[in-house]
Amino acid sequence: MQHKVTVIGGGNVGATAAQRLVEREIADVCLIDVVEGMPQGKALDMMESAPVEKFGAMITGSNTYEASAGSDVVVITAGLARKPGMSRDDLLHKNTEIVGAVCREAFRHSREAIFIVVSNPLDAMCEVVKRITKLPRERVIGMAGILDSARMRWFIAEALNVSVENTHAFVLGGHGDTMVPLPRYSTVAGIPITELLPAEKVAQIVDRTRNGGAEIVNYLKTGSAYYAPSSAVVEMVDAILRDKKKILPCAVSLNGEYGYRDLFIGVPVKLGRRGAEEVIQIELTAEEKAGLKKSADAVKELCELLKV
Ligand code: TXD
Repeated sequence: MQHKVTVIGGGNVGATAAQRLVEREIADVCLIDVVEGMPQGKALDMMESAPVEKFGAMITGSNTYEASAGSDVVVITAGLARKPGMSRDDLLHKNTEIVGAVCREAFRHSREAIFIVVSNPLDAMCEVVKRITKLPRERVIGMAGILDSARMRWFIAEALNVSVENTHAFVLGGHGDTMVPLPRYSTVAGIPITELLPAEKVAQIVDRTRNGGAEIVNYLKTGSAYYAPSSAVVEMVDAILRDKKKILPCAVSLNGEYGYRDLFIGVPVKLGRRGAEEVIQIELTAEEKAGLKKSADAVKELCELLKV
């Protein structure tokens, strides 16, 4: 395998993403966690599944960063997960410490890597990685929009009894209660859902998308979603390593696009071998702009609290 991906945090999202990466032979994986023996055990268990699953990619587990050297992509999932009733923002200070420490270590061993940030609160953790590594904006990308739009796609497919493959959904903004799903750009076989579903149903889907994370947390009681989040991570890694130039909603530090600067917000991005190669701008209605502003204000407020 010529590509190497380091996944930091061998918990639910990290381990599931690692599993999907090796099973699809997208890259060799180095799985890192602070818990002694855990990443080694999970990596060995996955390697022992290789003869049956028939993959040739390698995964190794480690508690230190030497093994991560020379990674093309570093995925950061380390941190605490949300508990019921806990907001993403409550996680801010604890996860700043964790994400700050792990990205410093990873960057020391992989100077060329593209960083994909998953840990919550997402947009603020992206900012932590950007401030610590001082990398150009192409190389620090947050995962949220793909997950949010995948959730919306499932709700659309379920409502219309159509294949998920026919659905497309568009979600902008921060990863939180202020995300901005855009129904007029969300389609089934190219037809906007606003033409296929009554307004109340569209509003319900938008609402359920916004609360998609909390809905799972409430079911699980401990821990948060990880199957769909890990799928979203893998789609990003794949688009980058295979230089797909795929347009996907991701959190990037804006450079004046959409009227914002130096702020991580979820927008459509072209993902390729150089990372977030381009931000795609679309015209927004006054209402959508107001939604995005609310989202941007929430991210800004959180970033002002950061102690890095
Ligand atoms: O859309 C999104 N961006 C998200 C974000 C979707 C789902 C989950 N989201 C967030 O990702 C979640 O709120 C958490 O902040 C992270 C990871 O979620 P996960 O569900 O994987 O949490 P786990 O299972 O608790 O795993 C976290 C692991 C755990 O094994 C810890 O031991 C490890 O992180 N951890 C560390 N690893 C390395 N180094 C340090 N310092 C460290 N601290 C904790």
